[in-house]
Amino acid sequence: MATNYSITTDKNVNPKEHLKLSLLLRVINTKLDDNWQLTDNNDANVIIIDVDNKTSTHHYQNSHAFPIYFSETKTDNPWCLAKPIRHGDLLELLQKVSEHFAKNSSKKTKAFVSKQARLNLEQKLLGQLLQHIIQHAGKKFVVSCQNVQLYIDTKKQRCYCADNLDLFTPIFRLNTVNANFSIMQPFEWQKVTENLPSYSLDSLLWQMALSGSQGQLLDEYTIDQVFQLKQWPDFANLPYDYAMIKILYYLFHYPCSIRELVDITKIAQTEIIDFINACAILGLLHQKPSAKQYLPILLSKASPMRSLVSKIVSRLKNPEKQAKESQASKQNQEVKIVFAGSPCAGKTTAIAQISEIPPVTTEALGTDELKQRKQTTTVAMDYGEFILEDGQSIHIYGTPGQQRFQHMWHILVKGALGLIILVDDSSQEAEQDIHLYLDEFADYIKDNGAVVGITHTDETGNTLEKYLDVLHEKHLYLPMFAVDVRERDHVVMMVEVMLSRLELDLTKLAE
Ligand SMILES: Nc1nc2c(ncn2[C@@H]2O[C@H](COP(=O)(O)OP(=O)(O)OP(=O)(O)O)[C@@H](O)[C@H]2O)c(=O)[nH]1
Ligand SMILES: [Mg+2]
Repeated sequence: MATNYSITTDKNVNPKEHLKLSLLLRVINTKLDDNWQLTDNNDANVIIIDVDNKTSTHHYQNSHAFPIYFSETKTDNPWCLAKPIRHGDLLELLQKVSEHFAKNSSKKTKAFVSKQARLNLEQKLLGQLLQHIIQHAGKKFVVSCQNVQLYIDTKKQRCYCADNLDLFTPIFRLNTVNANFSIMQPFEWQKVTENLPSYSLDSLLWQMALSGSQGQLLDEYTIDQVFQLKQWPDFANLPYDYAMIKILYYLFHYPCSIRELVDITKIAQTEIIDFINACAILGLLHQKPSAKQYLPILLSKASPMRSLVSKIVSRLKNPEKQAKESQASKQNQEVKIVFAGSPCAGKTTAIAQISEIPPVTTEALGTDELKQRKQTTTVAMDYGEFILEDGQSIHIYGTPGQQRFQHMWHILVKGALGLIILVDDSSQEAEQDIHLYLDEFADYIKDNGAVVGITHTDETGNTLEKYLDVLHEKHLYLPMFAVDVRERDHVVMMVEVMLSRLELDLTKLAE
């Protein structure tokens, strides 16, 4: 008889317990209506998660399988398997799982639910939540699910939750397997929410789509539909990883379908679908893309660029690690990153964030106009440096903001690994500024691209709309983010996005 269920354990489940589980499974298999098989396969229908082991949550979130808790403390949760495992408990639980699937399956004859049907059930959550957010526009409401509460304020576009958002979706999913969540009227809103961590509604939807989509595309889309990226996600406030940056570069330069993206990026289809759902929900995609641009090619794994990029990213993310003594670049060529941009945009601040030596800056008293905003301005340039674990030093330069030092800009950017342009949104001239910098560095950008950071939006409250229009007008496909360079993570994020581009061959743009 064919196996209908495969069950796997989270990789952090103790090997002894895993072994015991497999033995018990063999024993009880004959007593179950269906065949259960213990696998190491990631495609398993059911996964056993050791909740006592804190490190197991990551695997849990990415799993597309039906989760079963495994814990020393017995809980009311119907999907909890108490330690130590007894074969009666396991038998009962697996029977319950089969019945649950059977109930939700259209194929009542066999106690097996296709992945698709199960995913529909789970994905409904995301759809339900979205619907409620739309229905309650301008209002506050509480989503309650057993003992988890999520407070949503659609007016402020914020939500409050005692748990970390990335933990919220799995908890929610697990509980809604049996019961739909309920919407409650806010009760003592102020008192409760002031003590809870707050998140933007965008980050809730982003997280929900990434971990709650379960590899199933939102209803209105198909896998052959062509998408193009309109705008990069707000990575200053949303979690991201390298695979996402890669998909985004493709999607930004080359309108393509999910099927094509899987082909060219070699990233799993389920992962791409989760990500497309998340981008779609945040309104970042054009569904009717402009004409095809060109297809970026991913450079080979062996490319020296790739190794340099990963070394730089790893260094920036682990600045406390001991590095070898500084030495000149092995390639006999200076490796440098340049920050350019308008006065006050935060170039000096950004460099200070990532430099491992006290930044060398040539500050002078500002002109009258500038003095109103801050005391000093950079003349000549800023210089900072960080050293990779193998001793290679990476130089960071900041161009002086004022236009009278324009001759320096071109000298500094020559041969740079990448360019980050910062624009101060609170300046009257912000729009002229972005034009000026994109035009001045046009030659460099044509061959090497750039990342644009719009700063001081915390003060202005503006969106990036007008800057996106400028990029669009100039047919420039540059990642752009609202950032606050006083936050080190925002600076690292921009450098990471800028560097990731080096792994793709984007130089065909001009043709
Ligand atoms: N509120 C806010 N302040 C910021 C932001 N980015 C930078 N700043 C502040 O703005 C001021 C100017 O930053 P600098 O780093 O000196 O700017 P700069 O680009 O080097 O300026 P010049 O050298 O004159 O061209 C500093 O006080 C920063 O702390 C931001 O996003 N929001
Ligand atoms: Mg400066």
